[in-house]
Amino acid sequence: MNEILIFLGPPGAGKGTQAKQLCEDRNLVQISTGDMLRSHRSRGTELGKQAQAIMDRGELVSDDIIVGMVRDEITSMEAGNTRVLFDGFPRTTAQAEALDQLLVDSSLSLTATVLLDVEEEELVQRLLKRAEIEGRADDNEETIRNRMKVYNTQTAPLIAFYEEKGMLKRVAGLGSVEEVYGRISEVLPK
Ligand code: B4P
Repeated sequence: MNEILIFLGPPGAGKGTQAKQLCEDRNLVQISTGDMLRSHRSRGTELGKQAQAIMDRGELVSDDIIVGMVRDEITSMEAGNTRVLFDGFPRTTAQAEALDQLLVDSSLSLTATVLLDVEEEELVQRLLKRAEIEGRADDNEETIRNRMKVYNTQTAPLIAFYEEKGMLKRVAGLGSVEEVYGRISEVLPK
């Protein structure tokens, strides 16, 4: 059976962390546009080279590139058994509208959008901690602050976008990884 979920939330809210477990438990394919871009970057592809400077500034890669990557993934999936968790996509209204169209074209419908709610200072602390462990180029304080600004201006309008469709499930993202996971499971269909 088809299932299409979206994880929405600011940088560091726990999208990537929660996505891994949820995909395992619900047999979903994780589509993380951030991971896809980082993979292009480490393989040194043309797209990766284009994305590198944008990501390092904490800005968003162009909608055309992102939507093209997602479309390729979706259209290559088995019809009737499309089980996907979008992690970090859509991030702009244009991406959300393109996703709507893509779902219509593929005779699919959205199951739910989960918003992970965490206040900004906690997010900055989490990402600075990750910087010590993983050393990601965009996890320095200046870029993190810019990523928050970009989220507030370009991505946060999607909260109202999905709320108006009756698709939004809000989950408090503060607490242990297990506690947050429990809250996510509660708002999703069994
Ligand atoms: P992403 O890879 O999506 O990065 P992110 O927003 O930082 O989220 P991430 O998933 O990594 O963090 P998580 O909350 O899991 O994007 C990176 C860049 O790619 C963007 O800035 C942009 O340039 C580009 N990009 C990606 N998608 C795009 C799109 N659609 N359009 C345009 N550009 C796009 O984890 C953060 C940390 O918190 C981890 O260290 C984790 O261990 C910790 N953590 C998680 N849960 C916790 C909890 N409950 N308590 C304490 N710590 C926790």
